[in-house]
Amino acid sequence: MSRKLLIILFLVLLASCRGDRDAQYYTGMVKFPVKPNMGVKEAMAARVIPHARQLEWQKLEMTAFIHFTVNTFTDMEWGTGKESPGLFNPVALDADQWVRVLSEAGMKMVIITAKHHDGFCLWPTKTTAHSVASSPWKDGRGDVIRELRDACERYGMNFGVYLSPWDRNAECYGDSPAYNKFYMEQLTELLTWYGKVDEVWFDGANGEGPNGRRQEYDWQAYYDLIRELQPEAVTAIMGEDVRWVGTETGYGRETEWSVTVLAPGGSPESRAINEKTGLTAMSEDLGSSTLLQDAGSVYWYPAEVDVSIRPGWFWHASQDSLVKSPETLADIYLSSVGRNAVLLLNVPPDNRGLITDNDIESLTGLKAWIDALYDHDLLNGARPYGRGASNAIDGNNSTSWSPRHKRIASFVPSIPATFNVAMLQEDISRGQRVEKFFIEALSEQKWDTIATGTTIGYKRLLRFPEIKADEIRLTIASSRATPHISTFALYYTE
Ligand code: FUL
Repeated sequence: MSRKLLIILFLVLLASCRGDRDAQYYTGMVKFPVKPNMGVKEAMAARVIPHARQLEWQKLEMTAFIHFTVNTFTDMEWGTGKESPGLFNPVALDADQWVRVLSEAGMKMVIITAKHHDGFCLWPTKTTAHSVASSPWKDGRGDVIRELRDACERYGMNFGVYLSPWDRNAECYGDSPAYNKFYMEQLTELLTWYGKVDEVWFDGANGEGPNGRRQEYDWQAYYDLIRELQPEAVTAIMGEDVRWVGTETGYGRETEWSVTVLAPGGSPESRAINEKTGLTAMSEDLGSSTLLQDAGSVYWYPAEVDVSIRPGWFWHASQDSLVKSPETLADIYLSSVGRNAVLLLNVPPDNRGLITDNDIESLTGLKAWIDALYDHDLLNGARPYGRGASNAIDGNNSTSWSPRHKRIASFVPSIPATFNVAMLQEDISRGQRVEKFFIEALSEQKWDTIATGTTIGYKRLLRFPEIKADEIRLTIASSRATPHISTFALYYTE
C-alpha cells in the first residue's frame, strides 16, 4: 500500500471516530435534494440548527407581554381607532414597577404593544397625531416606550415591541404602498430611537382600515428593515424566527418540533409553500417524519406560547378577581416551557398605569413554585453506569450524552429519592432529534415505566405521580440521528 493511501485511510478512520457524520449543519433551514429517501431527509432535518438570535431567545424561557393602550381606559379588547387620545391618562404610570415585578417573577424580556389594532401610538411618533403626544398624560410630553426601555436597562431585561400591522385609525391603511411606507417609518422609529430591541412581534389579526379597505403587507420589506436596523432581534408570529404555538390558552403541543415543515413568515414564497402543504400554525402536526415525506424543505421555527394572566389581553376592572392562580400558572409553565416553547405571559397594567396587587400575588406564587421545583436535582451527582456511562449526562448541563448505538443511560440516585417531575434537554445547538423516549424506575426490585414522551427539544418537563426509586433508566427509543442529551434531572414538586 502506498504511503499516500495509508494517510488517506488514517484520515478517514479518524473522521469516523470523531463522529464527523454530524459535522454538517444547516442554519435556519434546509432544502432537500430532489427525490431523497426518508433516511436522508430525517438525517438532514436532524441537522437544522437555530440562528444565534433564535438560540438566545429560546434560552430566555419566560417572557412577558404588556398590553396597554386606549383600551385600558375604554374597557375594550379591540379599539375602533376612533378613540380620542384625550382618554389616555395613566396618572400613576410606573414602568419601573412593571419591570421590577416581572423581573422578580423570572421574566427575561418584556414586549409592549407600542401600537395595537386601534392605531394609538405609545410613543411620540412623527407618523401620526394619534399618539401619547396628543394625550393629557404628562401634558403630551410623555413616552411610554422610553420609560419602559429605560426601566429594562436598569433591570437587565430584554425588550421587545409589538406593532400591530392592522391599524384601524391610519387613513392610508388599505392604500398598500402608502401604508407600507407609514408602517416602516413607525418601525424605523421604534428600532432606532430606543437602543437594542430583542423581539419584534407581528400580530396576525387582520381586518379592514377606517376606509373599509384591506391591506397587502410587504412582509419581506419589513423583515429586511429589521435585519438592517436590529440584526439580533427575532421576528415573531407573522415573523420568520418565532412561531405562534397556535392557541392562546397557555398550552403547547406534547409533540413540539422546532424543525417544521411549516414555512415561516408571510412572504409570498412561504405562503405558497403552506398553501400546498395545507399547514398553518394551528395544525396539530408541524414536523413529524410522516410530514417530511412530502416536504421540500424544513425550517428552524420554534414555538412561543402567548397567554394572558387574565381572561382579556387588556386590563378590565371586572377581571381583577379573575387573575389566574399560581397553580394554574405553574401548570401553564409545565405546558409551555416544559414542552419546548418560550412562555409569553401577558400582564396588563391598569388605568393608573400599574400592575395590580392581584397579578403581583399570582406572579410571586409562580416564582416561588419554580424556585422550589428546581431547588434540588435528585440526579445531580448520581452515579451513572453501564455502557457509555463515562460520558453520561450528569444533570448540570455541562456535558452531553450522545450514545451511538445503545441509547440507554442508567443511574443510581445518590440517595433513594422521591420525585414526580423529570426534566430532559437536548443540545439544540446541534439540532432537535429525539422522537421517542421513556423513563423507568426500579422500586421494590421491579422496573416500571414512569414517563414516556415523544419530542424533547430545548426543554421537556414531565410530571407524574410521585415515586421513590433505587435506580433510574432513561431510554431514547427513537431519534433522527445521534441524540445529544444535555440534561436529565429529577425533581420533587408539591
Ligand atoms: C391577537 C390580538 O387580536 C389580541 O388583541 C392580542 O393582541 C393577541 C396577543 O393577539 O391576535
